[in-house]
Amino acid sequence: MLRVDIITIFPEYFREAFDYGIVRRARAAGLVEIKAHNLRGWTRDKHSMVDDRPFGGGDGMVLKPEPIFAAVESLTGAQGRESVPNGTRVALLSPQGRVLTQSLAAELAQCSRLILICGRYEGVDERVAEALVTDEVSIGDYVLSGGEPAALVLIDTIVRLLPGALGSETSAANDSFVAGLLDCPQYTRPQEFRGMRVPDILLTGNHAEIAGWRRAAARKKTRRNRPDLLKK
Ligand code: 6GU
Repeated sequence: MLRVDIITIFPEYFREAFDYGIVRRARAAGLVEIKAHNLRGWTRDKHSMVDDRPFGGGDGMVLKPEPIFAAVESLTGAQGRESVPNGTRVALLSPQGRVLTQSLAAELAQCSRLILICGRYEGVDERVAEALVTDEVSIGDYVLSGGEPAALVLIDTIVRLLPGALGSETSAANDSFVAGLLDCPQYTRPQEFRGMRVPDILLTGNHAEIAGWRRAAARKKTRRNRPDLLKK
């Protein structure tokens, strides 16, 4: 069982987020438990301040360290990176992180406890990244207003990798990126739609030829949409 705790200033953002599809099934099957916590609950001042102005000047507000350290301590017992229990990862979601890949998702899917800290785009006090977290993760080279959508993306990629999360007939082994290529194109009925025909070979029942066509089609699609994947 994987337990995921999200630390956020917008816990309501996640209200229905995990009630659909594979994530819903995985929760129902007891493979994962996900809870969103309000960072404000760990403030101690009378105005429940989670952010403050940046030292040195500049636009926007920066998330303060005290409530974030208090949140992680109350959830894990750890006062810093060194005391985080075995099997637990504490990840800060920020555009300054390591870019999420399928292999990082597979690594995170091995742990038993995941704490996700949602940053705001203006920033999070750097002492969180320096001393508290085990991982700093970005979901790509573009800017989000906050880490909340990134937390959804990360949880989805991880949950579908948990043993038993996908139906017995499906497997994550053939997904895009696992073999370093995009997935091959798929077709379903009708055989002809608005003059566009399904490739004849897929209708032959010749499994060896179909497998060969799929490999070639995956390479062609990868060359067109993601040539960077072929250059490694
Ligand atoms: Cl994790 N947070 C924000 N604010 N922007 C991002 C991101 C995360 N990943 C990509 N862009």
